[in-house]
Amino acid sequence: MKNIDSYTHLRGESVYLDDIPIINGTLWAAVFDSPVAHGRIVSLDAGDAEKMPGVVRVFTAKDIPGENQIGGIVPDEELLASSQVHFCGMPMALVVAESEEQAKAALKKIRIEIEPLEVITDPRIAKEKGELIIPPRTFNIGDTTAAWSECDYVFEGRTETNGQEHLYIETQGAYAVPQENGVIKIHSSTQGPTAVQRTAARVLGIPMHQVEVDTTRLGGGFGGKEDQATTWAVMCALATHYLKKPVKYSLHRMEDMRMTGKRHPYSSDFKIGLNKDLKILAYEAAFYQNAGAAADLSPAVMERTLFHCTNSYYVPNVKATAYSCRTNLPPNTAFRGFGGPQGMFVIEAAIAKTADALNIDASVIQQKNLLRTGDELPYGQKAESEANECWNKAVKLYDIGKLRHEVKQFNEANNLYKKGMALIPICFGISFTKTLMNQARSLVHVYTDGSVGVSTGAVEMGQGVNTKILQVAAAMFSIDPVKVKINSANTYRIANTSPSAASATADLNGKATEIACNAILARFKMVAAEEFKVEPGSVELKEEWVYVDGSKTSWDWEKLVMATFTRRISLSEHAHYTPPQIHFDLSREKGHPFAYHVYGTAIITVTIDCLRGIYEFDSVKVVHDFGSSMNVMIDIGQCEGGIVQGIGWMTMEEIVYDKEGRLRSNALSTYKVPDIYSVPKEIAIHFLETKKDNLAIFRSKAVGEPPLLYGIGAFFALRNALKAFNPDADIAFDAPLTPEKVLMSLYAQTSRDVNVPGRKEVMEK
Ligand code: LUZ
Ligand code: MOS
Repeated sequence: MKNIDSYTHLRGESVYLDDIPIINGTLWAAVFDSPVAHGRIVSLDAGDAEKMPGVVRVFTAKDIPGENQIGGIVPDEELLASSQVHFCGMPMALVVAESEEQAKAALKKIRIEIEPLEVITDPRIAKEKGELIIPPRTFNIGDTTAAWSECDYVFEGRTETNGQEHLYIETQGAYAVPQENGVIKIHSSTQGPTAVQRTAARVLGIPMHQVEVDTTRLGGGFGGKEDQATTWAVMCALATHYLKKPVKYSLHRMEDMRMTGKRHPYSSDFKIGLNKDLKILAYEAAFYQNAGAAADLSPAVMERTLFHCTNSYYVPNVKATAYSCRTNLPPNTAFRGFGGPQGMFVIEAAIAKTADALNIDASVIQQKNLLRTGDELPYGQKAESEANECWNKAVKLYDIGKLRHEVKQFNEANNLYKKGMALIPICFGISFTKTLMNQARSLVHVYTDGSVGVSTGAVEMGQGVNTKILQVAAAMFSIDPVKVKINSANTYRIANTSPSAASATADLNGKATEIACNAILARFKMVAAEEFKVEPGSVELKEEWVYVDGSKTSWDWEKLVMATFTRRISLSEHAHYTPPQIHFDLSREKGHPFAYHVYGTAIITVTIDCLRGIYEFDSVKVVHDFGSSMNVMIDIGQCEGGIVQGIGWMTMEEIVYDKEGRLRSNALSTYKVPDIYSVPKEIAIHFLETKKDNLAIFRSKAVGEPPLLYGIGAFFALRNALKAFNPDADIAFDAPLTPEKVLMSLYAQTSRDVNVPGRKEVMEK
């Protein structure tokens, strides 16, 4: 089935925040944000700004009626800075005016004096100074200390991965509209309507039932709106609360890039030990997460780094410690993969370093250590069989021997272009790592004409969750999908929702919908059974018709619905779902936190231009574990998008903050994201269809985040291509591997005098 939004998307009729009709009298907000990364506020004077034409009011921390606090996990983040600023871009004042232009103009009239304090941007320095968001955490299995002596090979190293700008096409924003009795309705471009509702209530000092949050859809989220959509929504609500007028704020791209957090950069150390058979016996890692100036979701992101620190491999002895380091950057936040990719990169680097030293292909080590059924991961959960199934299938289906031969032949025949290939297996746990967040509700109404309305907490952000939930309802009732309508996520219809995140949205909300439909279905069957004088068990609904013991009756769907209504039986249900079996014991760092894992393997090939340092990805060939896909087109779309986004993170997107904590890559002219020309020439996706039972909706495994992880393979493919040109180049595990870095590595001086035919000629020219 096609994504139900494709028609309105194509015609430009889909409703995003900026498509909501503006009510007469709407005011426009703009934020004044700190120009320095750390300092004590000596004075903030908005007098001149308030006198500017059209300006209605300027709000500062003093105007907050409730708590000046938006921190979700740790209460360490003010909505508006009161006495200190902690990052460049930290909101200090909110200007509200009759037009957007007037609000922006008034920003320039705000005068501040800030006494500078020391700026830290490096997580390792923050850790040395004791600037940790939460105490460090360690995942442990086996005994690494004892294991080192059994290892024939031991290697150590250091890695860096940079952040990533979410670059959702729709920037952050909100529109708050006053209702009667002090209620505020907020249209928010958020992945977490409940987080917006809870935080608005807290900041305004009003009960949550006074705040209605409504979200029709987002123009992308990628994690950037899991927590950080709240700021702008609460700003608008604050102004509406005082002024009793609708207030809108939709951020300019540069404001968004400057003021919001990104994927967490990590600096990490590893030590890996293997025996002669290339089995990894021991692995130690230390992760220094650059959290930015406040906790935001950093503790949860850090936890997922630990969960995924051994990627798709079985390692009997592991000790991994993570530090969430407070720096003076905007608080970093959720981003597709949520710390997992950062953890996986490090073990892939450790394997690559080992392969270099032993002069073998990394895939030999990767393959020998893939998780097998029943292998215990460092956190106690057992692995399933798909890691090997995906790898073996990929190697066979795409004929790895032939691919390898082609690369070798090409490299022998070409001096100025070189190819590199890498394999990357992935393993990603599905569920929020915080167990309590794994719950969802669905409200299903069957109307008397036989049409159906479904509300859940799921936020549509382009990932197709509404289509999947619609498919669930249509399948449960066996009705034409056009009879089903999915409503906006609204906190008055569905309460206490978890954000649409962790790849789990379709599973959680789809299952709640399945349960609600089942309850209504049971009533339908009772009514039909009574009418046809049979047991409810012999009643079936098939293609909008009632069947009894396999034969068609005189009742169609509409007749059944009306008959049920006429008997005064409810045609509505509100259902709750939480996945069974999941648990986690924080005191031991052990448990069964994930409903299941998603596996896969990708083979990535790249060609570099050895004169210019630029490169093109020839192909990404994937075998991906979809379980039993309920929507092939949507799932392929998620895979293709994730792969390109992952390649972007690993090879071209470069966030640059200067020593003063100012974002230099602050626009699309200085921050390069993948465009259509950087999409691999070929992306092949093979579905590993398993009929196995799992906890996914209709056994169709979650697909949002895992494909991004294939992008990690792009780094290592590029690295291999580089080594084909300059075998002695010492290529740091420092992502992204941008064209600049590629060029430098191609011609890096080496200690040994090597004679690589192609390279020498180029260097002599
Ligand atoms: N958000 C969250 C997430 O709050 N917890 C998670 O475990 C998670 N995982 C992936 C993406 N977002
Ligand atoms: Mo996310 S990183 O699933 O909001």
